[in-house]
Amino acid sequence: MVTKNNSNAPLPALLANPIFLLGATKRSQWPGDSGNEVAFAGRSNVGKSSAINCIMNRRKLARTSKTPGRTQQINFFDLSDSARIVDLPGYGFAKVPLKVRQQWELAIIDYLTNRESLVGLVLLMDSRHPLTELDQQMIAWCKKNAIRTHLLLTKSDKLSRNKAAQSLFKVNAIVNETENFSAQLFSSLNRDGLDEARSLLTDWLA
Ligand SMILES: Nc1nc2c(ncn2[C@@H]2O[C@H](COP(=O)(O)OP(=O)(O)O)[C@@H](O)[C@H]2O)c(=O)[nH]1
Ligand SMILES: [Mg+2]
Repeated sequence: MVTKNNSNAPLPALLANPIFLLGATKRSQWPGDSGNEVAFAGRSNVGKSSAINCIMNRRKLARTSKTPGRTQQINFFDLSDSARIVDLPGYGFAKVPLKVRQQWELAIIDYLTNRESLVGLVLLMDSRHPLTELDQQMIAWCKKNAIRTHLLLTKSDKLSRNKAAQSLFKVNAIVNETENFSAQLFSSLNRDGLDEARSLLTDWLA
């Protein structure tokens, strides 16, 4: 366990009033494409809902689950008139039929390709085993499509400080050779990296 005194800065005003807007299963349901949007993506069970809740200081804004693969919609949250965050479906959950998985993956790609208001993607990976094959595919795809991407290495509380640093070092090898990429460690359990994640979001959404 990483034991740290994570005395966090106050919650930035922009992140203080998230309102669930809608869950979309098709593109026609997406809200108007103006202002700034930051999307969250990652393998199912990586800790995405927990991270969103922690960053916004809410208990149940995004649904957390011990049963992965349940969030099938693209969920939009309003932060202000002109700023939103978006919870994309978790990818790569083996128990979901391949056809359904491919549909979700197409929906994610469709969103990332066509969303004008998208200012950046937060891509979550488990700090204990980052860069799985699917993660690498996503990273390569973001790189190719010049999507500004922040790699959030989740559940850092499950690693020793040393192991966590090693994990970040490994990921930074990719970050350093890619324009518009960054990375950090994060734990929604002990709030490690919370201030860093919040300032990134307020920067991007400003
Ligand atoms: N130890 C630890 N567990 C976490 C953390 N974040 C999420 N979890 C657990 O991982 C599981 C999946 O979390 P969830 O946020 O629902 O993942 P999602 O499928 O990516 O949205 C849940 O059992 C969470 O309690 C974390 O930072 N530390
Ligand atoms: Mg989730």
